Amino acid sequence: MAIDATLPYDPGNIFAKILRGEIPCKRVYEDEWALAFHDIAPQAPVHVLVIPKGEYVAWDDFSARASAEEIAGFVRAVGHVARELGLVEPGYRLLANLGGDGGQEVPHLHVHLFGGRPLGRMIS
Ligand code: IU
Repeated sequence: MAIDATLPYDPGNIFAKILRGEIPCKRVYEDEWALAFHDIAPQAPVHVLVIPKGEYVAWDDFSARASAEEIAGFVRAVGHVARELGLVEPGYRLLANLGGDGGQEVPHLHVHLFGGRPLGRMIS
C-alpha cells in the first residue's frame, strides 16, 4: 500500500529492520552512509535498492534535513554500486518513488537501481 511521505519516520518499517540486522537481505554493498541490497521482487535482471543509514522517509525529508556529508555519502554510494555492478556501460536507471502518487510502499528512502537489459523509456 502506498504511504504518506509527510508522516514522521517509523522505526518499525521493514528497511529499518534490515538496517538493524533484524531481517536478512541479499547485501550488495555497505558503508558508513548507505546499504545496498537486491530487491525481493526484481523488475529487471539487476534491481538493487540503495538506502541511506539515516532515518528518512523519502527524498523530501532527506533533501531538506540530511547533512551535506550524508547526502554526499549516499549519492557516492549509489554511483559506487552501479560501477561495481558493471552498469555504467551499457547503462542503468535510478528511481525514487515518493508518497501515494509516486507509489512508494516502504517508508524509508530508497533509490531503485535497474539494469541488465534495455529499459525502454520508463518503468512505471
Ligand atoms: P517502492 O519504491 O516503495 O514502491 O518500492 C519498494 C520496493 O521494496 C519494492 O520494489 C519491493 O519489491 C521492495 N521490497 C524489498 O526488497 N524487500 C521487502 O521486504 C519489501 C519490499 I516489504
